[in-house]
Order: sequence, then C-alpha cells, then structure tokens
Amino acid sequence: MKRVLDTDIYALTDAGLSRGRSVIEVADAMLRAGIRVLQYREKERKAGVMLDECLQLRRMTREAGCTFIVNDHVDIALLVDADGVHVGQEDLPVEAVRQLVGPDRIIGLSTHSPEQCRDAIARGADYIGVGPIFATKTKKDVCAPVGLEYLDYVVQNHDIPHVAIGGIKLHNAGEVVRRGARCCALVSEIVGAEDIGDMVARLRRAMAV
Ligand code: 3NM
Repeated sequence: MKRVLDTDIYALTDAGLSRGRSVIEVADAMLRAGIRVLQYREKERKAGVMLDECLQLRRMTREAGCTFIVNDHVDIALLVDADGVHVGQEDLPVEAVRQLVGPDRIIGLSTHSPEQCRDAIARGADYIGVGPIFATKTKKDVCAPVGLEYLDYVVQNHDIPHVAIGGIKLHNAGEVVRRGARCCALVSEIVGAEDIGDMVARLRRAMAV
C-alpha cells in the first residue's frame, strides 16, 4: 500500500542552505529528529553525485522508515528505488511519469492555482504541493505567493493529500496548520537551522494546534 504524506513535516534537502554541512549529515539529523518524509532536491549537482547521494539516502531512509522522494529526476528515483518522485508544472506530465514509475510509486506535483489543482487530480497525481504560501527565496523560478487563499481552496474542496510549501517558518507554521494544511514542507527553516533536531521539535510544538 502506498503511504502518502501521513505526517506533519515534509523535509527537503538543499545543500546550498545547509551551513556547509553535507546533504548526508543534514539528512541524518532530520531522520534522528523523526522526519517521516524526505525529498532530495538538489539543483546544482552532477548526475553521478546525485545518484551517489540518493543511494545513501535511500539506505538511511529505509532504515528509519522514512518515505523517500526524489525531485525532478525520474531516472534517479527508479535507479535508487525511491518511494516516489516530485515534479513541477514545467516537467514531464504526470501521465508520462506514471508510465515510467508504475502504479505503486508516489507522484507529487507542485501546483499554484485552483486550476492546476484540478488538473493534477485529473492526471492522477498522488499528492500536490500547494504554494508558495508566503514569499520565499529558496525556489528561484517560482511565482508570486499564492497566500493562504489557495490553501483554503484545496482544503475546502479536495481530498487529495497536499503539502503546503513556501516561506513556512517556525513563526507561521501554526497558522498554516490552523488553516487546515495536513502537512507542511519547509526547506530553509530546517536545513539552515543550527540545531536541526531542536528546530524540528519546536516546529512540532508550533504545529500541534
Ligand atoms: N516549491 P522555503 S516554494 C521547493 O511553491 C519549493 O511550489 C515551492 O522553500 C512551490 O521553505 C519552494 O525555504 C521553496 O521557503 C520552499
């Protein structure tokens, strides 16, 4: 059975924001903090390096019982036997990704509007990213913040699992959860924290609404 986002925090890697720590070190701290979904999202890596890191992360996440998702690279997701792949609006359509990964792997799709949400459901995505909720510098090519209004639309109209993303921090994570988000994805707030374990614990307290 596919396990799709049955968790509070969705963590992503970003070596450039990790205070000089390696992706593996950061992921290790996340897993020790009890993170249950981890996405490998590295934009400036050679394919061979991505493959090596993903092989290591696959071993670590499997041992920890953590769902492992690879961003964009369907080939790497398949090579390392990831649980799923996350794609954006400019990537291969969900139906094509499904043909490659089969029925049992998770496909996540970033969406930024009600129309894209409905389209993702029609195409058979397993979950959607909903964002950017707030302004973010982490994703370079992302549209202006969609605010909490788009999250409200998803929460009030659709059952598809969703993950709120974009500019979510310790100070606003509680608000996002109170608006009905089932799961929050955070990049800079977690990978950039000096003490990742402490940050995850504080986020959990802030999100326990
Ligand atoms: N996707 P931070 S926003 C990877 O809206 C990503 O689809 C987004 O980083 C979307 O938590 C985003 O540092 C970046 O703001 C989120």
